[in-house]
Amino acid sequence: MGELTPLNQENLAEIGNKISVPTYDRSPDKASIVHIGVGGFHRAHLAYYVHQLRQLGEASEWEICGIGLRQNDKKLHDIFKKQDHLYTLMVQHPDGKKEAEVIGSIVDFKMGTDSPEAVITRMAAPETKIVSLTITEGGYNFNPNTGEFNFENPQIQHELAHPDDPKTVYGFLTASLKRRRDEGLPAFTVLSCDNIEHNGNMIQKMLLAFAKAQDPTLAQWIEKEVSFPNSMVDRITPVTTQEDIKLLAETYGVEDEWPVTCEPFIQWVVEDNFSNGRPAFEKVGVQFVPDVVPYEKMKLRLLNAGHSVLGLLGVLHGHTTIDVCVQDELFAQYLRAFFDEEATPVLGEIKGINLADYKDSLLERFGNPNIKDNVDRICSESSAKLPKFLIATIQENLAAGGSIKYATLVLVAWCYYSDKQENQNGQKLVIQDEMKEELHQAAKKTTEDALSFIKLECIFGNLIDNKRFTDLYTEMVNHFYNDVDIKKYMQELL
Ligand code: CS2
Repeated sequence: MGELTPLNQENLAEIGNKISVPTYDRSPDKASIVHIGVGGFHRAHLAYYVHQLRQLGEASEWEICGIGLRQNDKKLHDIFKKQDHLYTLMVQHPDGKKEAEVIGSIVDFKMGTDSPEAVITRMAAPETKIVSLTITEGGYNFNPNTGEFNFENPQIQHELAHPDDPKTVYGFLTASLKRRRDEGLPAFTVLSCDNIEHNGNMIQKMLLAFAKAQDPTLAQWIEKEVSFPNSMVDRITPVTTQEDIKLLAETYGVEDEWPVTCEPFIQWVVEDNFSNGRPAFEKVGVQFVPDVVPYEKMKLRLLNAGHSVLGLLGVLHGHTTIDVCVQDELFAQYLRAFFDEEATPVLGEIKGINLADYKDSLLERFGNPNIKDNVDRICSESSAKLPKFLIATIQENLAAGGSIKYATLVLVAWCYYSDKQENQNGQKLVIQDEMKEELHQAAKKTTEDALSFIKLECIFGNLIDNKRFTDLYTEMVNHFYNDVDIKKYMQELL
């Protein structure tokens, strides 16, 4: 490997000889979007859309100031500081073609943990027009069973007692919106970019519940002034690996400490409801629609659920990535059966979308051999994902008398995974879940009480009261615990 060029503003001209680089002016004063949760997904999605617009010479005031609210965002903060907030996006095509591009749309980054005041000031600044979020399903702080705001969270209690020392998105949103109201500034739009059904309505409901508890007059102002568009976001973005960093260095001679790799596919469907203006995203392929709900439901119940089906069954078998799962013919067939016989019948018709084509495209996307999407990422935070992605489909099929066996086996696999914390070959698994301990405690009683896992009401709701479900689950869990061979069981069900 020859001499590497470190990625930063000064080296852009040189790097531009090898890969596409931003050609626009980059200045923190232009950051009208404040984004909370700058993970790989945000950098492959919203930040990429803004970058494309800027490359077209459009939307000159729309750049992004990133915000980290968790201690482990510090690593990105420090790397961004060295790299002038630049990073490389590497699109990996199934045929091996690679497209690398330096993205410049993020121009600033602040850590809420270091200085809450600096973040509040930034969000309350007159130039801030949109506060967008990718805070993951768990970050919304609702009880999945009741759908209500979880006031028991100790961080929320701290924020209610100390409004000047916010910790979560709720504390920061109310503190900055309060300042805007008091200073007579227009509210910003709160734009959720997470995989949650009705994500805009959800953040609105949660924020209003929190604000009401803090200051009812502020809650009224927020209700009147802030808009919360629903949106469906999509781009598969695996966790960055050392190999990605190495590949970039070897192929282009660029030293980037945190590039992002993603698939070619990208989609964003948004409701056009922005109270304080928005960039002309339609010029770079964003779809504005009056009602995003059918798109969201389709994506969550097929793509995200499909990921969980492959991930939880695959991890037990010993598959490490999603592409390897779908290249295993049995997994591909199983996924197809789940899509066709369980997920599709409760979706209803989605105007303008050919579901058969959509499902084919998912199998293709999942099978991209150059997107090594680790099953650990997919299985992480299953307690926040499965209620919406998979359990909702089971509930609707129970009500409609439809098939539930493919999805139920995934719950059995999840129980075994949470119980043993190893795969069926006895290898230890890396489990990351806010509820890891509760899941483990419930799952480990399975041999005495087959339904112990399903009794976790905050995840499974009232499934425990449905005899058709509990009979099937009991039979399946007993069968699987007696003969731990996930592929054999999948084959039997098909
Ligand atoms: C994945 C998603 O988190 C998950 O389990 O299904 O991150 C998925 O890759 C994205 O939603 C794709 O848009």
